[in-house]
Amino acid sequence: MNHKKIILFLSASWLCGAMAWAQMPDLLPMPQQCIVGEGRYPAPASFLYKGLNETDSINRKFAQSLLQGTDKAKDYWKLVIGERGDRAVRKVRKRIPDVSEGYYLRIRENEIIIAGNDERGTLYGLQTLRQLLRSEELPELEITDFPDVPLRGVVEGYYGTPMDQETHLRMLQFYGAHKMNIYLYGPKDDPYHSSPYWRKPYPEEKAQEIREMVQTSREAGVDFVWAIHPGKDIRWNEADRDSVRLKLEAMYDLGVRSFAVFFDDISGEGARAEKQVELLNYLNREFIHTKVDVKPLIMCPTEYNKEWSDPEGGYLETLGEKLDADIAIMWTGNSVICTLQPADLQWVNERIRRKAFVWWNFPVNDYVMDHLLLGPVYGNSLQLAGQVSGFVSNPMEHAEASKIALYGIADYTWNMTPYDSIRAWNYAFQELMPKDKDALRLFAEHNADPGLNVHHFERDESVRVRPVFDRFLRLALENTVTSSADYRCIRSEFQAISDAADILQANDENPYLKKEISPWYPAFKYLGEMGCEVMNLYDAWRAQNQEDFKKSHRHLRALQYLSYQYDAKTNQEVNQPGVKVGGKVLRPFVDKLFIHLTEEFNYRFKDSLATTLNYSPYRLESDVAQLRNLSVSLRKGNQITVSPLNEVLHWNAGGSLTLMLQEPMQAAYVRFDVGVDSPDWLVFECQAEDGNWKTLEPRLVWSTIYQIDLPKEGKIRAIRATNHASEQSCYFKSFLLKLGD
Ligand code: LOG
Repeated sequence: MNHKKIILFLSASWLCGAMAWAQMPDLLPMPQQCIVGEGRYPAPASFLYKGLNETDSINRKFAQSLLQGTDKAKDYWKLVIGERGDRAVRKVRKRIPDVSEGYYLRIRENEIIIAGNDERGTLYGLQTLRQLLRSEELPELEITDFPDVPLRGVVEGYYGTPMDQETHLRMLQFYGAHKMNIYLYGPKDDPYHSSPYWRKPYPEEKAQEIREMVQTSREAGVDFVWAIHPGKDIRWNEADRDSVRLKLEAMYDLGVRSFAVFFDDISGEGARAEKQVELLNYLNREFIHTKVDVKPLIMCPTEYNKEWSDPEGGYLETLGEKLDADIAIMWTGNSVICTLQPADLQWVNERIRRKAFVWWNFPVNDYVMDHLLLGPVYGNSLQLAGQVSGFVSNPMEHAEASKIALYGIADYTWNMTPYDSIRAWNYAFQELMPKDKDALRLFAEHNADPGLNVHHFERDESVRVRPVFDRFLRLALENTVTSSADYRCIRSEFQAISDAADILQANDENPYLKKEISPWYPAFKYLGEMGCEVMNLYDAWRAQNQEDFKKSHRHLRALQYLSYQYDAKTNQEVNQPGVKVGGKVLRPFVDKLFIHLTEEFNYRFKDSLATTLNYSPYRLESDVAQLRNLSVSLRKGNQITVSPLNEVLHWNAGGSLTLMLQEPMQAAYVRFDVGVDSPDWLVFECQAEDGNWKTLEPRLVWSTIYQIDLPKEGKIRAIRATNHASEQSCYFKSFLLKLGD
């Protein structure tokens, strides 16, 4: 570059000022090094290619598609592509980073050179160019780029509806376009991935879908990993050993070239470390190593997080000692859902004697399906790159909405030290909904935290306005004067929420997003309206205007009722039914202010306006650690359901679970499924209106589902299930109380 160079970004340098940022092309992931010169050129309309015949067919096809649809102009640019060692890129060979998947990209007037360290590197260089070509102008620049984490991407490993085929293909392209290079296919609810049919080959229609996914992955530069989950009912004999190998062979025949074996969320025989190791080493030797074109095997252990690893049991140590060194071991962190720090990885890496492959359980929402997890990707250390062999995200079943997080994952895993969660988050809104990105951002800002959950996982929510809301509420509850600036901010936030709900509902830029998350928009609208009305209530209280106060109170009660009704009939076919929004800051703000003002009003004017909230009249109590934080919701208007657990449940001796009703009700039966035959250690009781407890007998309905019929006469206050034997390992698949008779 002849011109004076402006160094905009050198990996760990934060010295560049705001002015320099403005000139930095907006790329995601952020390149390791990008030097921008002063030249600015109108983007080319056609290319004269050089080096095409030396690179592979995927890169050739992609390079040729870059300017598709533009007119042929008189002025063309030269586009030179190739890999280290190719003649076409010889003159820049010293600049190619010597890192797998790295590339060098140079733009000068009329000439672009992309030189990959390998073919995937060239493809990534082309992806960067594709992003640059979206602006009218190309800057003079030089990019030297490579990934920090060797394997980056997504594990579709959640419980719930697997993504459909069209979504799979679209997402695979998305992963590749953002330099994510691995996708593990392991949806828990694909019966041919897990029990009952993991031994069987896919039916032809599904097999065809896998072939298509493999093909799309290859073109996108993504390793398609097919995972098997045999541990629920595997027998450690030759027959089942062969069943696993033959299934992998069948998948190989469909085109799959990367494989994983998952042993998560199982108990009993399948969970034995020695046996798992034996099987995996066998597969490694007799299958993986016998093929020249198959990538190293990946496994997910049963003790996949620190909390669940038995310090006495030696499970992880056995893997560390005995599992072939080239088999990757997955790890979710100190618990199932958490963020990771260097010391956490050091802990596990020492035990497994290799760098853990991180399975990050975010933004997955299969344990809180009434919530959307749309916050930024933050909390993991920016110093993990050297300690992990891979880092993949487990998304929500809402694929398009998960992209809000996946942009962050792509950015973080590619170039970790300068990773800026908010930059990646904003980039997502711009990409997903360019015209209404502000409305989408507002929605995401207030829909980030999972709420009460068994994993004790929390996310920041409503961050931008939280200090204002907290301060205002504190003062209002103390009956102290609030600041008018805070007051205005809160009013305008609620108004903006109500407006954004309309804008999002009417938006037609992103039909995928609409299909996935539009059920939450009316709930957001109610929240905005409730917020505006509670501020009216506040005004009326301050003015001591009884008539206005009662009017607002009436409207608020109506909104509470409507939003409760909406919640109770929307998104009902899931484990945690309903649609919750703004649960961390905004909804509690509205509720607390409403209750406080109404109580004050009743006291002052000797009135008796209702202070209760029209929702969640059910409560769960438990001294079983894993059950204590489960949410309870009303499904289909007459089923009180306790959220199921995905993992194995350890029900301690004497431990009980009590479901309490706010007021006595008539109820027909309880149905539960703890995933085991005849759980006779579990004793069921119901509490009658007079407070007396009565023991009831369960009867088998089907498979492992049991029913307890409740007395036809009278109402009940609560039901209770207690383990009267020693600690039990089981599941907690369903637990519901049917109301009515
Ligand atoms: C499962 C996973 C599930 C996730 C979040 C792993 C390794 N396994 O508790 O399928 O999506 O947690 O609920 C898991 O995380 N079990």
